Amino acid sequence: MNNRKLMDWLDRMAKMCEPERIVWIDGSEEQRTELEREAVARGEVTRLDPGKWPGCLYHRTAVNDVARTENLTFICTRDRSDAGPTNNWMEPREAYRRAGEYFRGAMRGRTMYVIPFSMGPLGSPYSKIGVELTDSLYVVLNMLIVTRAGRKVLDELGPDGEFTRALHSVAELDENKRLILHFPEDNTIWSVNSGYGGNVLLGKKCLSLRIASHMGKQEGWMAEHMLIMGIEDPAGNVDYIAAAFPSACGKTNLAMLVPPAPFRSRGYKIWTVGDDIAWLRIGEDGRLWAINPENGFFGVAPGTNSQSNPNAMATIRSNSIFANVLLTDDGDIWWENGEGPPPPEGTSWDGSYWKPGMVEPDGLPKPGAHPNSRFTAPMSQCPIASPEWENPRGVPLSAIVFGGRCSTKVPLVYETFNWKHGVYTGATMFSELTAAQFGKLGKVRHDPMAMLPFCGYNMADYFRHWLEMGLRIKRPPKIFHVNWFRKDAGGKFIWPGFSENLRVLEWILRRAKGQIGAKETPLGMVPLSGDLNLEGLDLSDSDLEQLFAIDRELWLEEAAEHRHFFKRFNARLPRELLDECAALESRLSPDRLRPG
Ligand code: OXD
Ligand code: MN
Repeated sequence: MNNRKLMDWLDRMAKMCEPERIVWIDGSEEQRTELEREAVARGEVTRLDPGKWPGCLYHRTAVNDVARTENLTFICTRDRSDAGPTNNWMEPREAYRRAGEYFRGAMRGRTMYVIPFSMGPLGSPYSKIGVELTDSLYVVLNMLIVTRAGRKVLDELGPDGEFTRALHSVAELDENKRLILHFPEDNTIWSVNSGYGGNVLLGKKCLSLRIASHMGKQEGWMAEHMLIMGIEDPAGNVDYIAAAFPSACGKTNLAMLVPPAPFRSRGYKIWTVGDDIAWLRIGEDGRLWAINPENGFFGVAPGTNSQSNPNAMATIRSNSIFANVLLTDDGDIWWENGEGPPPPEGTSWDGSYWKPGMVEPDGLPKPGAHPNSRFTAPMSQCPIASPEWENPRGVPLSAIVFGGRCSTKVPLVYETFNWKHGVYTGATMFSELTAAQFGKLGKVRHDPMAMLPFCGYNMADYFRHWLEMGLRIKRPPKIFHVNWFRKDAGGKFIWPGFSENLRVLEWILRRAKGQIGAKETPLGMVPLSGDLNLEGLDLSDSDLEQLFAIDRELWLEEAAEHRHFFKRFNARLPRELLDECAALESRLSPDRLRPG
């Protein structure tokens, strides 16, 4: 290896962590097989029944380490205000010093694996290279799925290439010493005392969102928490959309959607480009182009079954890694709302004995799989992987879709009036937390562009970056907002969701291409009667009315809430967003006297 910067850094990190040996990950199948064998021998992973789950592995993380820890995740910029009010901040020298104490000698008696990886297709001008040093084989085996990793990345890096320096150690897995640190100004990530994917697969959230969003701001592009999908119409035209939803709103399901019967029979097809992250750039044609920097999925298992997502089920059949699902003695796995009835008994996510019907001390059912249990699976195994998913140029976007989980006031779909209004709509996104995730049912959290936990710099500057990109994109995609989760008075979801969401996407694309009209409301443009294809759906007129109802009083309260949220950003907030808020208020209440 002749990259001096890499060798110097590796040398310094090895001196600090004191591993017994250093192993370079070359990306070969022989090495992967050997490391897998070693991980099994060490008990780090378990092989699943090769008949049922060929090539699949099982892993259990520590009981206190089963989700991203936002409270222990820091953006370490020299100036606190560059991290902004929505991020935890630590002064870089202090951060290196504190984590340095935990890293010191942390790899004694262990191996340090060196994983060169590329986010984005190898050799694409839009890709970014990172090198992760880790003492976890679980991390190595996962990174070999979710990124393109190995020797070919080093060839691409060359002697002078820049790369993200990503250091990870499970150390003691002590949650009191857990830190997930990002140094955007140094292109560096340090993660210590965790083994949970979102905290330790450093190419994913840490590099591809937090560090990359900062790079994008400097370099004139955007890193977004978005799925990318192609929608092929009966004439064979494929249009692409990117969609941002907060965690637990069904991004993976939407990205792998199966068209509902009337669409299928007409020849509609869906092509998955990505389910979680999109890097967006302005193409020479003046359109916005998207690449998926990842090479695989890291999806939530519970709720995934052949009804909700048959394509995901097909993707994870083989060569996948499962974490914190229920494991049976004969090497089978199961999760809540998965495939078929639960097994008669097994070992639950926390390592304890489990059988159906057990209850927790609080009287709630004891889950076999953790609600955030995960699968890691290669993108190439997705039966509807887009032929374009590795195109180094990416795919051109016709629409950007924002969404959240709202049981009360947000219409099924609306189109924003223009880019600026679209940015406002993204910046004021919110979602109800789900019981499974956070235990506080119905609580609402602001999550601008679904990037709240992932924006690597001051979100006020991020909003400005969005506005500025809009000025530079000659043929911008239209921006829409959707909500699949509106409930009726009885608490039942009104919209059937899942496959049927294609009906909404079809309307979005027809609008994006200027093929149909729409009706203006204070929030944006909504479908004219008859334009949303509802063929074969059991929806009454009153259901439809409820799906699109806009309660002006509730929305005036919501606009006041937007102002309240924006206050956190002080003078750094782009003025345009406050103007949009005022415009919304006056559309909601046209006769209200507004101060100059
Ligand atoms: C994820 C998340 O894991 O958004 O994708 O939390
Ligand atoms: Mn995500």
